[in-house]
Amino acid sequence: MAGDKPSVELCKGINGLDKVVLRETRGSSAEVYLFGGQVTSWKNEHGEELLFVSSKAIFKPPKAVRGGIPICFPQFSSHGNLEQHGFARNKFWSIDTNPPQLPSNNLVKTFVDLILKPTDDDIKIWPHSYEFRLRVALTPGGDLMLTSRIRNTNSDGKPFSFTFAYHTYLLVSDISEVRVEGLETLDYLDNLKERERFTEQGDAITFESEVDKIYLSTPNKIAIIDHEKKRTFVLRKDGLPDAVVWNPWDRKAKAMPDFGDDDYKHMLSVEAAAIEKPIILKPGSSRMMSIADVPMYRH
Ligand code: TA6
Repeated sequence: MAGDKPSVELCKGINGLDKVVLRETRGSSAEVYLFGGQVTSWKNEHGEELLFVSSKAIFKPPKAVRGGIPICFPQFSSHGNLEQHGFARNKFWSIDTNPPQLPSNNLVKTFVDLILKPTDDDIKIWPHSYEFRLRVALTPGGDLMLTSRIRNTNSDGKPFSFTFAYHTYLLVSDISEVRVEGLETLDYLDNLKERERFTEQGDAITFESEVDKIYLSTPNKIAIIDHEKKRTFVLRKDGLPDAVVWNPWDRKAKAMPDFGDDDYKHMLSVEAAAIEKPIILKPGSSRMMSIADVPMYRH
């Protein structure tokens, strides 16, 4: 696992799809497919996988890969003429040969910059021009960082609005042994009850049935504690006020063809998002949204 120097390698992944593999010197690694701009693996320095990818994931465009970190843009579970979570995860991204000067932490040397721009056909579906730049980075300590910068490049003076989520699927040992801290007492919209608004109870969130909640105006730090693994994921976010917590449980798991019947036991989606208040961009303006996933271990 440990290599002599950081590396960034473009290679072929499942079904010959292009992917970029990031490797850090102490042994941590990550993989991101150009299809969907989707991270599908993040391993710590011991080579342990930290993200969930379904045992029945279909790596066949345009179907989004079930797992990793799908990018939900320009919408999150709205209902209109787009796929429920938008189209960014169904498109082929490119390596960005002219990346912007993102506020870079000069300790971070292992990263890849991707870009997504609409084709003429895309514009027929969503009538806006944009540049979506995504940086996927690994820190020397193995933290995973995703930074999105979305710019409105409309030449017709039209603003556009969008909702957004990093739909992160975390790998957990046993969902019934997991708890989430940082969302207590917050308001949430319950997707299982027509998005009715409720207030979360006062202690950590635990799981014994299907959960699909959009927490509103959340703190920029959320902890996901995997008791059995003695591992805590600390999700740090910036520019994303909301957070979705989702586990399909057994019935919904069986209803998804690209999801194993028992997969729900080993995953939890905790998604940094902007949903309640869509982001509005005027032409020429841009918005940056980032997450850092930090694995912490208790010995
Ligand atoms: O993030 C939770 C959610 O919106 C759920 O309601 C469920 O639909 C999940 O996303 C998966 O959506 P997908 O379109 O990837 O099957």
